[in-house]
Parts: sequence; structure tokens; C-alpha cells
Amino acid sequence: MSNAQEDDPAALAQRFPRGFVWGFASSAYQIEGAAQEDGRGPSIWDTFSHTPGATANADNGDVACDHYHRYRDDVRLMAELGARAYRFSVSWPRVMPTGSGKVNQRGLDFYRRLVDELAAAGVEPTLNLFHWDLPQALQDQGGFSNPEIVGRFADFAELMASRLGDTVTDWMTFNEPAVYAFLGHADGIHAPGLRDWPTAIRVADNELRAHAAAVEVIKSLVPSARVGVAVDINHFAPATDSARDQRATDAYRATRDTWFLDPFFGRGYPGLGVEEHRAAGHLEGVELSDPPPGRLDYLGVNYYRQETVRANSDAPFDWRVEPRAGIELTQMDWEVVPEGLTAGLTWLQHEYAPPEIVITENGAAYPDRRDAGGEVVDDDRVSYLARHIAAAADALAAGVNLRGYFVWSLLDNFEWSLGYGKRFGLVRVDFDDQRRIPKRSARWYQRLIAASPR
Ligand code: GBH
Repeated sequence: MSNAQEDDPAALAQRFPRGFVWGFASSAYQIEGAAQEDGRGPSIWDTFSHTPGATANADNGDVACDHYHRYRDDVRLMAELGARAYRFSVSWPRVMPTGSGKVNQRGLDFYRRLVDELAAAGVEPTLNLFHWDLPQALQDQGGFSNPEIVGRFADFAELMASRLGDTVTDWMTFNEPAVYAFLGHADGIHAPGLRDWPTAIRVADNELRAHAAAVEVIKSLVPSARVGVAVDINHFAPATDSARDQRATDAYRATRDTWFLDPFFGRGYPGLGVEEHRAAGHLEGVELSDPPPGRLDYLGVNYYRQETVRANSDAPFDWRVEPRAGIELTQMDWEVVPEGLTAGLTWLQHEYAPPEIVITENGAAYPDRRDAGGEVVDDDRVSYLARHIAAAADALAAGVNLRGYFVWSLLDNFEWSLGYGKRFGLVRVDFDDQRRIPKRSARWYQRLIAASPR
């Protein structure tokens, strides 16, 4: 599919204000590799990805994109593509091998080198503290289901803020706390691989408390810091207009998205979500009290797709998400619905009025093709990005206070349980020799950024 926005990213760029932040996003375990180097301790993702059957093809992050050794080249590449910002996460067990107590200076040195390199290249860092790779030693004490994690997380935030606060202004506490809590502790398809709803609810609660504590720590040590959190917001659509499917869709949102958003904005847990989780038995043995809000300077939004929700029955928590017949899908079988991004952003603006919103992830996996000349032809990705960036411009035009857009991702990388088969990069990585090859989409994004008003 081709239209003007794809052919002319420069015109699309004009729909964004001066100073709009264009960036790339990544996370530590998905790209760094060097899993046993320079004193790094094991994380729950090391344990999980080495568990037979846990990941596709038994893939793991031992080597990944070898970014730990190649970060200079990767920063140079981003600078060449014109990136104004780079969102990365810190591997907690690289800087604190057992998650508390002893600090690993060599691990800290890596992040110092990385942010210095970014500064020299004119790329603004956004440092995310937690993208799911909890130190295994903390998991051995219950991980995020143990309330003591709140203090441990605050100590980790203090370490990073005190060491890097002179260079890093933009901070994030958590990436997708719902994915971490629910996929990791109820569905069992992410580390630590548990299947117990009351545990997942406790994990979510402690994430919210740890977020609030970390915000205070970062702000006290780095007064100029701007602190945010990234939630994953898909566009929910009931499969039919039946009351049942509508009810399931509302319950899904309340038990998942607003389960975090309401507390973040000081409203406590949503009533409908509490009712639904309780009716489903998810709160057995859990004493729920509303967590304190964390003062957010911006809300990060990760948007990928529409989820079509169909009720299986009238029983609580009994629905399924499956693609609508005939709809355009990515390689993940995710429904491509760019208007869902506009709708989600305008909803967040009206419902919660965060000081600012940043799209902290958006992107797509496709089976990229190399043509005879060696170019990686990923027109599907170009089309996906063009339409979603246009949808972001629509949100701006509708009054959303949108400040930036981070594409997921710079590099093809370790897509968690799905391993290396799903490629989200604008830059191809040949995992045999670690060669980086900018795809057509990287050149398209480069033209967009170059044309956007500084
Ligand atoms: C975001 O997750 C993440 O922040 C990022 O790390 C990730 O790479 C990116 O999006 C793309 O997925 O089929 O059982 O393995 C979005 C939530 C979590 C959805 C992993 C897909 C795979 C579930 N994603 N999930 S499974």
C-alpha cells in the first residue's frame, strides 16, 4: 500500500511542532547480551529463557545484539539516522548483581559510557529503570510479590539517579507494569513463569508502590528530572455489539489498563476492576488498599494494535482476544488499527490529563525480505509507521499534549518468549555475525526526522 505520507515523510513531519522528540526505544535484556560478563548477576529472564520449552527455539538473551560491546556503533548509527532521543533500560543485576547491597562498578561503568556517548552524539537519553529483568536473587525472596521489593527498588533508583543524574534528565520507572505482573505471574508466559492470580495482583500492587517511591527518590536527587512510566494501551473493541461482549471489554480494561492508570493518577483501584478480579477469585488472601500515586511528569504510552474482545460466557473474567476476520495483521497476528492510537491518546488526555504524553513505543514485526542488491525491503513497516505517526499527528491536532515518539525498535532483538523470529527493528541484525543493516524503514524515518522542525 502506498500513499502520500509514505512517499513523503517530509510532509508528515510538518504536522509536528518544533522540538518534537523523535527517538528509538530498546530494553537491556533484549539487546545487551554479555549475560555473564563483568560481574553481572543472573536475572529472572536468564533463568526463564534457559528453562526448556519457555521460549521459541530455546532462544535466550545470552548474546542478543551484543550491544554491550557494540554500543558505540549503535549510538553512531542512531546519530546518523538523526535520532534526537534514545530510550534504554538498565539491567538491574548488571549494576547490583543480587539486587541489593553490593554495587557492581563495572556494570555502572557501562551505562556511564553509554550516556556519555549519547551526549557526545547529541542524542538525549531516556533511562528506564525496569524492563522486566529482575535480579534472580530478589525473585528467590518472592520478587515483586514481596513488599520489601519497594525499598529495594527505591535503592536501585537512588543508585542510578546519584550516578547518572548529572547527564540524564528523562527517567522512566517501569515499562508495562501490567505485562510484567500478569504475563509473568498469572499467565506464566513471561519470567518468572508463575500462574497464580493473587500473586500477580500483589506484584501489580508492589509495582505501583515501588513506582511512587522511585519517583520521590529520583526527584529528590535530580531536581530537574522528568519522571514518567510507560503503560501498554491497546485499542479495545468488542467483537460484536452484544451487551456481553461490551461488558467483557469494559471488564478487561478495568482489570488491566485502568488497574494501573487509576492508581497512577491518584484514584486508587477502579471499582469495576476490583469487582471482576474478586468475582474471579483473583483476590483470595489479598488485602487490597489503594497505593499512593507517583507524581508523573509525563505518561509514556506503548501502542501497537487493536484487541478484539469476545465474551466466552457470562462468568467473570471469561473472555478471549482474537483477531477480527479479514483485518490487516502484522507478523505477530496483531490487528493494525492506527485510529486506535488517536483514540487512545485523546481518551488518556481527557480522562487523566497528564502533564504530557510521550509515545514510548510503537512499531511492528514483519518477515523482512532482502532483495538482490542486499537492501532490506520492509515496505509493510514503512506503511505501518507512516499511518501510526499520522494518527499521532491527528491526536496532536485534537489537542493531545504529545511531546515525543519513540519507535520500537532500533534493532531486531530478543522478542521475549517468541525469541529472535519476530523482527521489530528498523535496522536488521544478522545474528550470525552481528552485522547491522538499516532497512528501508530506517531511511524513511531518517528523512522524517531530518525534515521535522528543530
Ligand atoms: C512491548 O511489549 C515491550 O515493551 C517490548 O519489550 C516488546 O519487545 C514490544 O512491545 C513488542 O512486543 O506470544 O506469549 O510470547 C508489548 C507486550 C509482550 C506483547 C510480549 C507480546 C508476547 C507474548 N508484548 N508478548 S507471547
